[in-house]
Amino acid sequence: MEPTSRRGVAAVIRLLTVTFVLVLSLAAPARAHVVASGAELQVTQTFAEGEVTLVIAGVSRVPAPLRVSAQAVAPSGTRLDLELRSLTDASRSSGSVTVGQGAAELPAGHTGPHELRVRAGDETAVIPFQVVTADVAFWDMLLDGAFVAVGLLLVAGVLTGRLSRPIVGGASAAAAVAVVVMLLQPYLSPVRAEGGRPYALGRFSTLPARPATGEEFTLTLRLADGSTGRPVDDLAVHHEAPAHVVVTSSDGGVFRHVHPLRTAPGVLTVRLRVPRPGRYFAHAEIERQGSGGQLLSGTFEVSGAPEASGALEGSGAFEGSGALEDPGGARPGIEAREAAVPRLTPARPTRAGPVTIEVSPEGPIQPWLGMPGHLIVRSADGTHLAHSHGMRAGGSALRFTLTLPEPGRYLAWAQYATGGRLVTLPFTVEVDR
Ligand SMILES: [Cu+2]
Repeated sequence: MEPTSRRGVAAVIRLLTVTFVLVLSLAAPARAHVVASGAELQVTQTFAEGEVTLVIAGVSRVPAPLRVSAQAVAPSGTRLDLELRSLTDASRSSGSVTVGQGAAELPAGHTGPHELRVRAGDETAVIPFQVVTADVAFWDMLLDGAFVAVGLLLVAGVLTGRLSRPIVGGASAAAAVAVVVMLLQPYLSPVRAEGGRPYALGRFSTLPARPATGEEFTLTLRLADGSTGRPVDDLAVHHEAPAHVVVTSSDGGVFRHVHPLRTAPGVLTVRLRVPRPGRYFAHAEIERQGSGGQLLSGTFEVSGAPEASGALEGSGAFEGSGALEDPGGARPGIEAREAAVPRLTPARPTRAGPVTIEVSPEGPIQPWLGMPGHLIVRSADGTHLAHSHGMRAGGSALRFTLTLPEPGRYLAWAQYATGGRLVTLPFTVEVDR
């Protein structure tokens, strides 16, 4: 080979390598909040009437009816009014669905950004999402195929120790396809995350500012971008909800695991009622699209006299959530259990190693939030909150594994669904040095 042409080949290799690395680093698509062919979007929201998982089925082409159904661990028969809005041309369609029964079909005229407004009683959640069809999936496939081709051809070139004309030509062609598709991507696909997002700042507040025992209040979480200060409206749906909020009284006697409604960009709200006065902790687990998870926390005070309700109240053990504290049945289907002692291995965990916690459910487990079981662990002072997912372990047992970083006493709640009820099992874990 002539020295000049060798230099030319070297330049091509450098260019291709840079292109390949660049393309790979940019290719981190977030598929959250997307309704695409063969995929469905599941969004869990806690209304005052109860918890509902909205299931929006994917479409393979438009125009087509978008099927929306509503599921619940304890189907309440609540009627939800639905309105589908296109943010591209403001077209609207509406319908209604009953929790646990059938589906609504809302005509969708085109792809792109949409909002589903869900009304239960006087509460309205607004769920933003993208309608994506097979056309876009084709461009994604082409892009992925082009990356793979560039990579394989480069590897072939390195392995054979020479860059034959077909390899250089093939890699150049594949790289050209990748670059063209990438440049066109914003026009082809409405959703493509650009990578990490700044930290979200979260502020909890209550309305009224000082809630009273036994009275309904609204807990609001406002999310602002840590860099621009603008509302954060790019939450990814993880474990079937854009946000998981845990509210506990400081002594752990009251526990709520809820999924607030997105009422406006960066605003999440949930209505609660608690039976005991005192200091409460609110912890929220969120995940911005294309970023990692984040835990936000806040506190609020509840005034008034303790409500006399439920057998567990006076038992000395701290209790789970739900029906026992809300005799009116604001959360149908949620049950608290007597404080039971699940099996811990080792029996006295240390902060150095993981602890395995095994729970024996009362019956066959129903899926809830995409997992067989959830375990929430809070440090006694409320500064640390961990969330772990249960796996089925031999027979019907549920097994959780986690490591607690500091010695001390932790309050824990294992949750699972069975027989149309959500069971909350409270217990404590002592961690040795
Ligand atoms: Cu959750």
